[in-house]
Amino acid sequence: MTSTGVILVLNGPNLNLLGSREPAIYGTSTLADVEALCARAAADAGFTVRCVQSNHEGVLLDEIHAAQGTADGIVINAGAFSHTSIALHDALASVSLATVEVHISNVHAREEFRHHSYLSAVADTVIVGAGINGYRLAIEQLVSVLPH
Ligand code: CA2
Repeated sequence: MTSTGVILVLNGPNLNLLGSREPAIYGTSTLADVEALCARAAADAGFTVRCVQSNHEGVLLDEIHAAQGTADGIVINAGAFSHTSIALHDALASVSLATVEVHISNVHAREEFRHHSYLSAVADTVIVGAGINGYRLAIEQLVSVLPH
């Protein structure tokens, strides 16, 4: 446990575009809205968040590695990398941190290539199809398993 109680919220490729296109799938909230929601949900439980969005797989890998010892848990929406990245799977497996995988949309009701996530096998919990409220659920779930 870090002294302050930190949750790392990682968002992957294209999630910086939230709210600007495809509202029927992803809603109208922006990434800033998502990050504010996460900060509020964490604060309600006495935690703080570190929010990072990147379109680059290596940046996400570096953040996961850096989380060991500096964060207490991880919420991750790796976007399309979820369906392709063994490297992100390995990075999450290498850190001993409670992890919740989030997808805004119900990936199982979409194209076949979205049905499998390399992250799900190493996440403690997977939340799909709850819209951006999935991030709040993810933080509440993490907090429920972390000492505080
Ligand atoms: O449902 C999710 O949260 C996803 O992780 C979102 C990814 C997609 O590749 C995954 O299959 C499911 C895509 C994020 C793209 O977000 C956009 C938002 C607005 C406009 C365009 C893209």
